[in-house]
Amino acid sequence: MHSDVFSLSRILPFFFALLFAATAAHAEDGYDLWLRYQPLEQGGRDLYRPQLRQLVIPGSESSPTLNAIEHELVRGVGGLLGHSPTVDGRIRGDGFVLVATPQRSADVRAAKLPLNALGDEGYLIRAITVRGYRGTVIAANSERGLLYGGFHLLRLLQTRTSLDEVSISSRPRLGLRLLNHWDNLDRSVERGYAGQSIWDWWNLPDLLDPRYTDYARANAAIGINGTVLNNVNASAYSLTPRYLAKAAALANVFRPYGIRVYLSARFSAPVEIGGLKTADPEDAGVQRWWNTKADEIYKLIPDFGGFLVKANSEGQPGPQDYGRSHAEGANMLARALKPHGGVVMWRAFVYQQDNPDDRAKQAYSDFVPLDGQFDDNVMVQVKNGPIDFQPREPFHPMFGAMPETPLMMEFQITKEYLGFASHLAYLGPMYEETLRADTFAAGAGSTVANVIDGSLYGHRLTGIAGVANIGAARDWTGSIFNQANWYVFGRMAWDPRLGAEAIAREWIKITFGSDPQVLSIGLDMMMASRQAVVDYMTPLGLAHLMATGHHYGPGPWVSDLARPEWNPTYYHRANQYGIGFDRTREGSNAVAQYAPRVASRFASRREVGDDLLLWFHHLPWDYPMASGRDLWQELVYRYDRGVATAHKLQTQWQMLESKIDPERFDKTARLLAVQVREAKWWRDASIAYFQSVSGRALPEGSAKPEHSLAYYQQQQFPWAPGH
Ligand code: GCW
Repeated sequence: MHSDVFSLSRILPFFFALLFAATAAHAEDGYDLWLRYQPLEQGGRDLYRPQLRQLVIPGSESSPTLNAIEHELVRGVGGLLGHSPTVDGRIRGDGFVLVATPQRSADVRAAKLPLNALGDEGYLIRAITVRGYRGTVIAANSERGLLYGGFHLLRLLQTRTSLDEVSISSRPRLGLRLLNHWDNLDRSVERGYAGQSIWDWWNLPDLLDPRYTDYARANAAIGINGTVLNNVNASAYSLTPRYLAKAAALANVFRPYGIRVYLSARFSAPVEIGGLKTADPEDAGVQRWWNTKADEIYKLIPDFGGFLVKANSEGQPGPQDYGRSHAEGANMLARALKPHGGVVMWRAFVYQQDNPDDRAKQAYSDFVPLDGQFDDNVMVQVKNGPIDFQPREPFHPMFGAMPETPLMMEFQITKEYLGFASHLAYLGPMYEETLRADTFAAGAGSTVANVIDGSLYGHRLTGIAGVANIGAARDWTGSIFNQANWYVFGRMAWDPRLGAEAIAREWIKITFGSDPQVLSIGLDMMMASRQAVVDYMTPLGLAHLMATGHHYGPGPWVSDLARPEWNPTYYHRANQYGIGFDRTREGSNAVAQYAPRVASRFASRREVGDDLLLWFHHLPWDYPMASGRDLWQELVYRYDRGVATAHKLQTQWQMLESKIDPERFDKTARLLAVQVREAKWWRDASIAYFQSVSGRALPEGSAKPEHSLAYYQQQQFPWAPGH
């Protein structure tokens, strides 16, 4: 018999080797986001080990939040250093980390730390000596502050920052730091490109996917403190008892992580699920219905955050259906939530079918006259860009123009208009560009960041929202680099003055480790990526040239849609003489919605800058550009430049092959190939079209589009995701 050949002792090692290979293959599939906690290199471990011997978190047995912090630190430090700290009730020697509020720890009280200015979410991290022992303290006024401090400590390790003499104090500049999920109850996600919704509505509240906890951890790690669970194109069913119980189950999972649940409310819910004849905000029965609904919600979710509302926008119901204003509609809901401490986030994304005015002007025209009429628990949520989340838009003119009303920023993290999940486009530079834009509303330095953080006009309620790019995909966001957009949103929500580049550095180190080549090439790729997308999709201030409905790919020729402002031709206005949207006084005069300093810059062809040129100006094809090229040549040049950068991203990534684990390397490489192909498609189709309009020859050295214009126009994508 040869049985000894197959005896257990012989095959066991193979079995384990196989098992290891199988787990190793999935070890880095992106699921862990910025909570990877992979072992640091030896030097890093040696550095931190003596400093992280012991964890002291008084009260962690009884508090879910402290317990979560303890788990995270044990797991994080254990993973990064290869050995877990001991967990102790009191400090026993050098190398402790004490995590406590003054209420919980006499040592923190004795240290007389400057906690006053930290508010209820801030924290400090300091090197400290307690009874002769040296260690680190994370202190805060609240457990949520400790949570953020704990994650910050892990970030210090992940980015190899020294703890010697550490002295950090941090508090968020914005109060509400929210994700907006455009997730539907059937698990589809509007503008979602990373699979189905992570909310398994059907099986909630009975089944609690462990993903919900990981979602909360990932968000808490970057300071997100709220989430709107359902699409702004809302179903009234979200407010029925059955679905409220599901939302409550999620709220229970998120609560220890400082994350509150909010819901999008459908304005006509009293009719649709309440059996009323009207949803008129001035109707006493309607008001009563919402008051009762709010009571019901707060019974289930005592810390419910409030409602997000899309009203009288793109076919959604709203107060204007009853001749009432946005303020009257918002205030009715606000009064229902007020006794419970909830807020209303009322979206300003409106434009009317019957309004012939420039779409870029309509939100301002509707909302600015209402300044001063909103209740004090209403915030108006304004999109990034007066049109709609385009690859580049000027900042929205409402910022700075409504001193009496707290305005929230709404960024889109999911890349509806920037290549879906497949293209690499790091959005940090786009967010930074907007947040740092100076509105000049109250003199120089009135940046958008200062408007939304409340400092400019002294608002107490402040906030920012990001339309999530999260789905059930194993890597959450459809690509590794898309994770950086969720990450940078959270970090900038905490502090809108942080720079995109610094955050990218941090993210690369956490995501790929500390190799200097990975850092420098990765950084280069990320920082070039958004401009590349602008160049190959909508260069020189053009906007909304995407194909109809699904917005996948180019459609600059589209001109036959029911509403004028749905047509790309409405936005670029190209003809045989020139291109661009005249928003100066001679045109739509959208410039007049900005403060005079900004208005005169935008109105000047010379001062506005190439990046926004055609947003504000209609110019002849032979208009002389600063580069020495004429406008037509510059347009083609930008398209070519975008494609060239897409190619470069691909070659740069290839250089990192030996430094990145195979699964993440390979997926990224494949997506970069998609990007190259689609960048070229965008460029070729756009040039074929604009050439047909301008009648101009291609500049020397610029390749002829691969196919005829008709070919590009015939492309159809009935099953494009997210639509
Ligand atoms: O950008 C547009 C999207 C719609 C979206 C709308 C909005 C949720 O194409 O899908 O609807 O904006 O922000 O309300």
